[in-house]
Amino acid sequence: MRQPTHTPQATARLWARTPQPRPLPPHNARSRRSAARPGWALLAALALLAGSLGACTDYNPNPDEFKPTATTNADFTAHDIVVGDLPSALDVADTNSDDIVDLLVVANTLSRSVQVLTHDGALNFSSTTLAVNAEPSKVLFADLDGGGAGQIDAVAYAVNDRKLVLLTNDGGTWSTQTMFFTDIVHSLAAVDLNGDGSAADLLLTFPSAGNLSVMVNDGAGALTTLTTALCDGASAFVADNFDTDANLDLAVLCYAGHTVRILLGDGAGGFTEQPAGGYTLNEGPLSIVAADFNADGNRDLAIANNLGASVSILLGDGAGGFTVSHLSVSGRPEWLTVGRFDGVNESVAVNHDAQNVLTVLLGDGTGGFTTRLLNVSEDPYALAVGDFSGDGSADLFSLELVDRVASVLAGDGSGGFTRSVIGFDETPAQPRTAKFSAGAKDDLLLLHPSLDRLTILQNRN
Ligand SMILES: [Ca+2]
Ligand SMILES: [Ca+2]
Ligand SMILES: [Ca+2]
Ligand SMILES: [Ca+2]
Repeated sequence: MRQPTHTPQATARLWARTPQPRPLPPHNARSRRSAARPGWALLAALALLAGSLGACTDYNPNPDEFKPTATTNADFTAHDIVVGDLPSALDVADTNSDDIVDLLVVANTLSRSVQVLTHDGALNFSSTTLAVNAEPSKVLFADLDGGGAGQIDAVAYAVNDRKLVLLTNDGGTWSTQTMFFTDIVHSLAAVDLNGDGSAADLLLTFPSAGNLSVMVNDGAGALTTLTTALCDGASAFVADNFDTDANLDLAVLCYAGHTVRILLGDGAGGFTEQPAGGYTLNEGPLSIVAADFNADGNRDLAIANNLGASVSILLGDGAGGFTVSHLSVSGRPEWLTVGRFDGVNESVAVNHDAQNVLTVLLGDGTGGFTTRLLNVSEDPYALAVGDFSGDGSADLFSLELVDRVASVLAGDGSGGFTRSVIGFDETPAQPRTAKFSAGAKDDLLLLHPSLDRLTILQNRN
C-alpha cells in the first residue's frame, strides 16, 4: 500500500475519489480522514510487530506471462443511476430467485441516507431514500425479521458515527433502529448461524478491540450480542461450513499476528476455536476467500498476505482442520477472488497494489496451482469474477487506477485470457458482478463515489 499523496486537510470528497477502499488494517483513528483511508502509521507499526516473514513453499519461479491481445471493448453499454451524495457502498438482492437483480441498496455518506432502488427488469429504477442520522459507509441487505425475500431489510454501518443502523422493511414501510459501538467495525456480514434459513444473524469484527461480535437473531428481529475475544487486528473473515454439522463456521484473519483463526460454530452464536491460536500465515493477511480447490467436498481457504508477497492455501479436512501451504506471488497482493477460469477447477485471482499485473493461481483440481501473470494497466485495485463472454467459464474484471480503465479478461476456458479495455472519466469502485437481464452473459455494477452515481455495465448478450 502506498502512502496517500493528499494533504491531511483533504476534504471528504477528495478521499472519496479513492476508487476502492484500500486495505483497511486495524486502526483507532478518530478522524474522518483515517476513517475513509487505512491507518497507515498503525499499519506500519503492526507490520513491525508482526515479525519476520514465514517461509514460502511451492514457488513457481517461471510463471507463464500473459500478453494482452486487444485494447478495446464494445461488449458493454453503460447505464448511469444518479444517487445521493458520496455513495460509498452498495449491495444487490434477487428477491425472486431468477438471477436478475431486483433491488439495490446504496449508502450515501454525505446525504446521511440509505437509498433502496427497485429494478423493473428493464433498467428502470424507483427509489426510496431512508434518513439514517449518520454517515453510512457500509451497507448490505439482510432479512432481519423473517419477512422473507419479498420484504428484505438492510443493515448500514457509519464508521464516523460508530453507528450500526438496522433498517427493517414491513410491507414497504421502513423503520430504523440504531446501535452504537465505541470501537470501529472492520467487517460486517449477515449470516445464518444455524443453517435453518431463518432471519439473519450479524457478524462484526473490531480490530482495535480484537473482538468478534455475534448478533444472534431470535427470528423476529430481536438481536442478542455475544462477544468473543479473538486477537489483535481481527479483521476480514469468511463464514462457511468447515466440518460436518450444519452450523456456520468462521475463518477470521488476525492482521497483527498474521494468523487465521478457525472458529467452529455451535449454531447459537458460540464458537470453539480449532486449533487454539489458529494457523500462521505470512505478514499482512488482508483478504480471505473459501472454495473447494481439491474437489474433495471439503471447503478450503485462500488468503492474500499483503506484506508477505504470498497467497496461503489451506486445504480443509472436513472436520475443521486444515493443511497450510504458501505460494509466493508478486508484491502486495490485495483482493482475492475465486473462479473456474478453465470451466472446471476452482482457481484464485488477486490484484497487486501499485503494479501492472494480476496473478491467477490456476487450480489443477487436486490442490495444486500454476501461476499465471496477467498484464494490465498500472495499479489494479479491485476485481470481480463473472462469465462476461457467456461461454460457461469464468472471466475477470479489473479496475486500474492510473489510467482510469477496466480490463475485461476473458478466459479461453483453458487458463488463458484475452484482455480488452473500458475507459472511465472518473475512477469507479467496488465492481459487482450481477445480472440485470436474462442471458448467459453477466453484467457489472460499479460505484462512482465522486460522481454521485452507480453505473451498470450491461453486457450485450
Ligand atoms: Ca430477480
Ligand atoms: Ca459447521
Ligand atoms: Ca477441499
Ligand atoms: Ca467466460
